Amino acid sequence: MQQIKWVGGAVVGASMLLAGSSAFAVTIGFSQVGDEGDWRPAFSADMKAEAQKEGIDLKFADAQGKEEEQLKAVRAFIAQKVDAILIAPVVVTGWDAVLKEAKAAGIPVFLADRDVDVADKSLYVTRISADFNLEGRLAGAWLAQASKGQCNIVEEQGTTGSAPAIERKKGFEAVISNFPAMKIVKSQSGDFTTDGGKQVMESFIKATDNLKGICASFAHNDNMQLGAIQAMKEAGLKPGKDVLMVSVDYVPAMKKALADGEANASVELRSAIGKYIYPVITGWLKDKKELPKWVVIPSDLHHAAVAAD
Ligand code: GYE
Repeated sequence: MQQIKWVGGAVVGASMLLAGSSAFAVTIGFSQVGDEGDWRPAFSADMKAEAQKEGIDLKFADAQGKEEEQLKAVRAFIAQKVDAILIAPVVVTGWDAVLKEAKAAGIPVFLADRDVDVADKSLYVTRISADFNLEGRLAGAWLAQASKGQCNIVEEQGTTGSAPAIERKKGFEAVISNFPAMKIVKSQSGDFTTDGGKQVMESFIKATDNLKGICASFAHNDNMQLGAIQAMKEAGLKPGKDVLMVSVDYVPAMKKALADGEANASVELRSAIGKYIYPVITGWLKDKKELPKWVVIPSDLHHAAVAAD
């Protein structure tokens, strides 16, 4: 059974109240994907800092990119009888059994960032995340404008089977499908890593005779794009000039690449999102009021100026 411990008043005394605590002591088990790029560790650091600020006992488990590790972590959280389980799932599939176990144990599950694909949506309370499909559409719309609707694109996909790879691709394709002269000519997974993006771009460079006829690189995250930038520079190409570079996350290294003119646009994925996530969980633990299945965090597009016409 879930244990909710109200603190304050007679039990804890005035000091907690004076400290401005959220007056709600709660233990949350968080199964995090890993640290595949620059965005993820920033998100993890924020979740830890915010938990401390809010007096939340956070049990943090890093799955190193492996779903098996996440399943183990969730089962351990169930055994520890945490008050709530939070998962940022590596991939969308494979969650039914473990979520049923959590439900049977009376422990509510919340999703952060990535999504799951389960038939029974009552297996989790809600998902708090950005709209990855919108991110793909923003990237596609920016590129349609920058290329005047004429563009052969190479695409570096994120981790196969992950919600952001699926949704960003869908959103991007939905927009470019409105432009008959825009198409993805090469597409491969770089697993959301800098090295992966570099290798994928190296193979694109080989396959297309130094990106001949290619107008843009769309990467599902900045780290892959940063790897692609390296590969292009090593091949004597000018990323951001010869080829338009658009990606997602807007991490500090991408801000620099944009300022240096080596990249052109990035859709910001906010990483300081503990302040959105924890109140949803603690609020629900307090009142158990049904929530919409998705609490959406806004996304914004940032771009360096593109040569005027
Ligand atoms: O864009 C990427 C990270 O799940 C949406 O995961 C997130 C993605 C993010 O590795 O950089």
